[in-house]
Amino acid sequence: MATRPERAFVALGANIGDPQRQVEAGFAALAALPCTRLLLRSSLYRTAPVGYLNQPDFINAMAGIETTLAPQALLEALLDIERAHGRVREFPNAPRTLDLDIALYGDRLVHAPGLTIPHPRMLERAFVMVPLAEIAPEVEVPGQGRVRELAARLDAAGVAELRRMPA
Ligand code: PH2
Ligand code: MG
Ligand code: MG
Repeated sequence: MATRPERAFVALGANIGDPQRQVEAGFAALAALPCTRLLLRSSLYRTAPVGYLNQPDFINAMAGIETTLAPQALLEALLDIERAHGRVREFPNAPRTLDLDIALYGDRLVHAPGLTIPHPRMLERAFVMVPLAEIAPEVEVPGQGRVRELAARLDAAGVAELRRMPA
């Protein structure tokens, strides 16, 4: 049975090794996923760590994809990509080579073990909402409002867009 493609948003983050390269590799890996197209990619942002503070700055970004993978299958695929990029889970919020989190999946609400959509902490995290507002300001976070307005409420002082090198 053919499934209709759904629009989803995946947050990328890295803060050990070569974070910029790893986030770029994350975009490439999303583009190469089966049953998935990479439609939108935000700029890269240098962001101050949130939660566990004694760790290096992060590079964060946001991808907009279209996929026929179900949320759980998409999650498994993202965890595979993280592992392929050397992700080791030492403790919650520990430094990481690559973190790929499903922020939104269409207008769906998912509450499953290991997977909550919308991402449960996205609304309070400028490092998620600022890149999301760059590529999808009009998108609705189910039950919460539009990305542009939700992002505008946050203190984005710790989130700086990386300047692209002139060609
Ligand atoms: N991810 C976390 C915890 N803290 N801080 C920043 N700046 N960027 C992140 O991606 C991040 C974080 C847990 O996933
Ligand atoms: Mg994660
Ligand atoms: Mg995360």
